[in-house]
Amino acid sequence: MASAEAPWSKEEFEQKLRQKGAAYHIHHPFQMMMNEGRLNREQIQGWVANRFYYQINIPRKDAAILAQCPDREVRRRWIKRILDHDGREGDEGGIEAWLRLGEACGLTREEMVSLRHVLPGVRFAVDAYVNFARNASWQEGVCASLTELFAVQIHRVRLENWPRYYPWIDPKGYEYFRRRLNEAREDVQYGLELTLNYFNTRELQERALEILQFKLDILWAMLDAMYVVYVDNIKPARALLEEKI
Ligand code: AHQ
Repeated sequence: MASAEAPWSKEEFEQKLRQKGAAYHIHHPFQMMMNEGRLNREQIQGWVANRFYYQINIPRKDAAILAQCPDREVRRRWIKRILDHDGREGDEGGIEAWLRLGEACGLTREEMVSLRHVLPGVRFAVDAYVNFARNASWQEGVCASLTELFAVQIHRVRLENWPRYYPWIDPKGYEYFRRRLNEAREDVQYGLELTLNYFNTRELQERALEILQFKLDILWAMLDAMYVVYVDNIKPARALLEEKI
């Protein structure tokens, strides 16, 4: 039995979680191109249409966490994440806001909802996230959401850069990014509190870092799939069949 090393203090553990931000997808070449104004209309539309699949799966991921959580206090706070996306009385919700982002970028609601633009690699990465939440403990599902420790910045730089670099996008579409500035900040504070409290042995803390890396890999893999198709112009396999038909 390996000697169990002493757990990190909560401050040290939080610091190690935050250090993972160096691998956040804000540093991915596709995201770098986006924030430097180097994406064209088709590449922006491709990103919005593919990320729609991520957005519509967030409530199902959070419902999977709720389904495994026996703690009413946690559930009554976590359920906000579902309503933030699906909407509630008087609030259209983030999924509706994402559809408006798509319309502002020249996509139709029908083509986004059809999911026909969703690339296989994006689908696999998103499905891996939902299936992780279904199979892992609710605390591990909570931990995976901590990439949002780094998300406020990524929404902020979009709000700063898109109007300047992409004047062809109707600014009404930016509501989604604005919503997330507060929602992500609130949500991740609670997720961090739960994580720092539950992952309280060195072994659990190392596991938490692995889970966070897994989710960072999911976000990175989504952009890899988009870069290959929308920047390197390598067509997805099914496009070859469509060409033959
Ligand atoms: O719009 C995003 C969102 O609603 C969520 C929920 C959260 C989770 O539960 O994993 N993660 C997340 C993220 C959103 N936007 C991403 C982006 O780049 O716009 C960032 C992403 C995240 O950091 O996990």
